[in-house]
Amino acid sequence: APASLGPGALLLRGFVLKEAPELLQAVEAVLQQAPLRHMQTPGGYTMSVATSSCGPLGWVSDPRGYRYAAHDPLSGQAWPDMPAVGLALAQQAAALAGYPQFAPDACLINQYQPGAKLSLHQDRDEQDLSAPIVSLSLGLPAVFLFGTPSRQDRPQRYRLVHGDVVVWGGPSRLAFHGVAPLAEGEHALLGRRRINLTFRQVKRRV
Ligand code: MD3
Ligand code: FE
Repeated sequence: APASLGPGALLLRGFVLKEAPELLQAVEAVLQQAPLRHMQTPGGYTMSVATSSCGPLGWVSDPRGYRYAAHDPLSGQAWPDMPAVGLALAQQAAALAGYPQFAPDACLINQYQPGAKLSLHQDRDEQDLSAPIVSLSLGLPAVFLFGTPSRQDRPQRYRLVHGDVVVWGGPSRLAFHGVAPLAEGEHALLGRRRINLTFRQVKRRV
């Protein structure tokens, strides 16, 4: 049964377990068109997480700032299409969490190798903060840090494993969150890495 991680945050353990091989194959095809890269932050750091995107919009960071863009700055081309299997699963999960109209226009792909982490942050570059974010975890387990909309509050820690899906909506949408440094390990399907897909609705819909 789905578990609550707090107001508006629903954890669906193993929701994409069965489809994981197909999902991984589709993600690898996306990454051949739009390779993973370590983005620069506006603060001058290089992210330890490697990132790409698919769908109409992709997430880009460089010394000028964070933004969503219709083209991959590496190739100048449009981002690859979202894998249909991933989109369908994300929409099913969103519907279970009470968002039957979820229509993502961006999907970020984050790859963590052992030691990679994501510092505590909020996701607020999307115009439509009434839509949830749906995340799919594949590969090595990660410790996810989940706080509140106030940076001062100490985050809770949750272990997310291969096949898990989380729908982040409502009051959790502006929560501070991050990922602790990935522990060393080897996953049967993905090897020495974790891949996280986040489906987002960036543009406001009428
Ligand atoms: C809670 N990614 O890409 S996914 C990100 O595992 C990001 O790669 C992490 O944070 C990862 O921005 C966490 C879960 C997630 C994504 C967005 C959220 C949780 C969220 C936005 C608001 C609240
Ligand atoms: Fe985030």
